[in-house]
Amino acid sequence: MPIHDAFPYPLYLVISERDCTKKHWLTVAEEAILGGVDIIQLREKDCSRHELLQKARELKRLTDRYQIPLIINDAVDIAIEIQAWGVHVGRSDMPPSEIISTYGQHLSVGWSIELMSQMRSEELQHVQHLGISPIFSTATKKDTISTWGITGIRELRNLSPKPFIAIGGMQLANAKKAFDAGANSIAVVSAICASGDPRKASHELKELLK
Ligand code: TZP
Ligand code: MG
Repeated sequence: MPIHDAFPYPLYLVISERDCTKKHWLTVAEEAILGGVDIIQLREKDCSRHELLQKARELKRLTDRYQIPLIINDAVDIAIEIQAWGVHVGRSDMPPSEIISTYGQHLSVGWSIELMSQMRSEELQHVQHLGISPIFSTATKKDTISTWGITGIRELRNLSPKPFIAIGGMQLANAKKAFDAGANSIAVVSAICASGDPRKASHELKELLK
């Protein structure tokens, strides 16, 4: 899974134990992979470092088995320690330039775009993919600033050729619209994690993106 400018991962699962309300989170991850998820991000917000490291190791074993890239949210040191494929950070995390200067080019770096001003930031050049966040308001993440909507994806598309990951309220009813507006990847939490049948939920989304 080389780190390059393309992003051949149309269906992106963002997982946390808390959001997996019907099944064990590792079962959700495995069923989602079997259903067609292309890439997984571990996003645990209320975990000790020790717990996060353990979870990251468990998920890494699974993603390695299926040769799926694994991204760690926020914790750059843990991403390095477990040899994750990538890391995803936002405006309040370690800046992408610092990730590169501290750890070199070992990680694919994703950056959440919440403000238009970020598109003019020097940081953008150090980033491999952009999380367009959020597209719609969502109960999964309540501390968002504003929403981009489908039109926002189109506007941002004119400003950068980098891979876009659309996140926030993405589900069967709107994923294709986000894709057609210029997103390269659709990231979901609840559409898969809160499903009683993560494999089927993933399969249906993946079919839509073909
Ligand atoms: N970042 C922006 S919105 C969001 C994250 C992690 C949560 C998306 O959750 P859902 O359930 O897919 O709307
Ligand atoms: Mg963050």
